[in-house]
Amino acid sequence: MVTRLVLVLGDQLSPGLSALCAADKAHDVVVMAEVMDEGSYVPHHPKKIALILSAMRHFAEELRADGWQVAYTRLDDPEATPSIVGELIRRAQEFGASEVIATQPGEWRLIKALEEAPLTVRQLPDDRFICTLEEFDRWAEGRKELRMEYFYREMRRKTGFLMEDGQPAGGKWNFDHDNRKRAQADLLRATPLQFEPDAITAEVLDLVEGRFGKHFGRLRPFWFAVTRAGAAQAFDHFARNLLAGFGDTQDAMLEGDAFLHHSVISMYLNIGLLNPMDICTSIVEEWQAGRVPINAAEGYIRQVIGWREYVRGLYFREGPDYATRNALGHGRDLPAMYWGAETRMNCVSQAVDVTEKEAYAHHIQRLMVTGNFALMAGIDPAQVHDWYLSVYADAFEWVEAPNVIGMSQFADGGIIASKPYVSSGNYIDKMSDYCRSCAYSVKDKTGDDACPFNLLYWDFLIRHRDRFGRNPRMGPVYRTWDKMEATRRQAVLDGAARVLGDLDAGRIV
Ligand code: DLZ
Ligand code: SF4
Repeated sequence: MVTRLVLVLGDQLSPGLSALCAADKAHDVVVMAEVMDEGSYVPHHPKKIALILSAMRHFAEELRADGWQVAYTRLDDPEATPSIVGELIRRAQEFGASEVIATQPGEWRLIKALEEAPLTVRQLPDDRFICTLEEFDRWAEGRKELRMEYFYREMRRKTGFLMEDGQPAGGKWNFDHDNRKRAQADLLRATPLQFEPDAITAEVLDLVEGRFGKHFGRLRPFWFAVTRAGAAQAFDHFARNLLAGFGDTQDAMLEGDAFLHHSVISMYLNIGLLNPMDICTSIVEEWQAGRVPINAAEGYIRQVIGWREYVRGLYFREGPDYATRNALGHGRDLPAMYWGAETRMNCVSQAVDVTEKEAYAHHIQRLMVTGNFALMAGIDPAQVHDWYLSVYADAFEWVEAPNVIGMSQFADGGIIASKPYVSSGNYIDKMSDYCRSCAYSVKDKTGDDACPFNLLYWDFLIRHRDRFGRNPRMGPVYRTWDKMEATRRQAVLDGAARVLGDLDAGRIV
């Protein structure tokens, strides 16, 4: 029997992967490869690279223990080539193989590379998701608007999660209304489960430090789980200790408390160490046992079976050009503060600091602080996209691009978001304690001390009035502007011009 190669990528670390299921343990060879190209096509955070490489090494051990032959390339192997395709070609020669079985990668770039490889590569659907791409297309076909909420209801019906006699448990599909509370400091609050690096991880950390040490982001202390068992423990710890408070404060931000009630398991889910059905089953059990309220359980499940599946469906439906879209024609360079340079804006500083330390920030920091600022300041969405893809341990293009290009930057022209997610400093002040220790004044709408979010908010809306002025959901804000005194309006626009001028000149904002 001719040997075939079975490709397993760094975010495909699941025993039930379609490529593994289609292969023959007795004859086929699993190919796993640590390659420079995947670590550097964007400057991934060193913690993210270490997570992936260490988890790959642990997964290769699991596969071997399970009887697979694994041809594993380490980054420092002298004969290693820099790319996935390069490694497939090398292994094909080594094992006399001409056919490769793969699971479709989560990024068009790699799908294309496999299609163009001088080998026969069979790309199987990635079935680690609840909704197949065909099912998503069927749902989307003929709809004028692709709103997550309706898709989510389909997924609730399909999975049966939080359903009672065909109706949503608790009488409502969505309990977000209860999920907008401020957070209180709590020294006794649990934090995500942290793990000591084992010998394999320690070796990977040295390697990553040597090869990618110049990338933005702190490598140590490294505390992520790198195995399925570790990830499951981290999830159970969340479900038992933090889930109950997840709903209430899911949109809150607190200085010095990066994680609040968030689970911080998306990186494990997205590299395949956790399975979405399993974690939702556990969440439902916590609710059924009366240990967590419905708003927490529903809010969490919506992220996993609703939002996560919805953005994936859209990424593949929209096609390879999605991440290059720029519907608002934004072209300003991403300011250096995103890479850790000084800023006087405390909210941005807090969000970037935690990103640098942990390769993590929670969704409101991403959407309403760094994303909101980039959108209002007119930053080139491609640069914003590259930044998010680089710095977050859970960021893979299928999930990151719809969130950034679509939801956050409105660069897809409104496929995902029905209106741009912009807000003045008021929202940040309401949901956080950041403004208290900021050099700017959130109460000031004009003048040198005025919060830049207050200035840029109006400037953005006015710059794009042609596009958004007729959107019924935005009518009230434009009417507020029109009612403002002319001198005040001018002072706001002058202030915004000063902020944008400072950004362009590389001055500290
Ligand atoms: C993100 C990443 C990194 C940093 N390194 C590797 C690697 O060395 N080998 C590998 O197989 N995969 C890696 N990955 C994940 C791939 O980039 C990922 O499969 C694509 O981003 C598609 O989701
Ligand atoms: Fe951010 Fe403005 Fe608040 Fe400062 S005042 S923390 S810039 S929202």
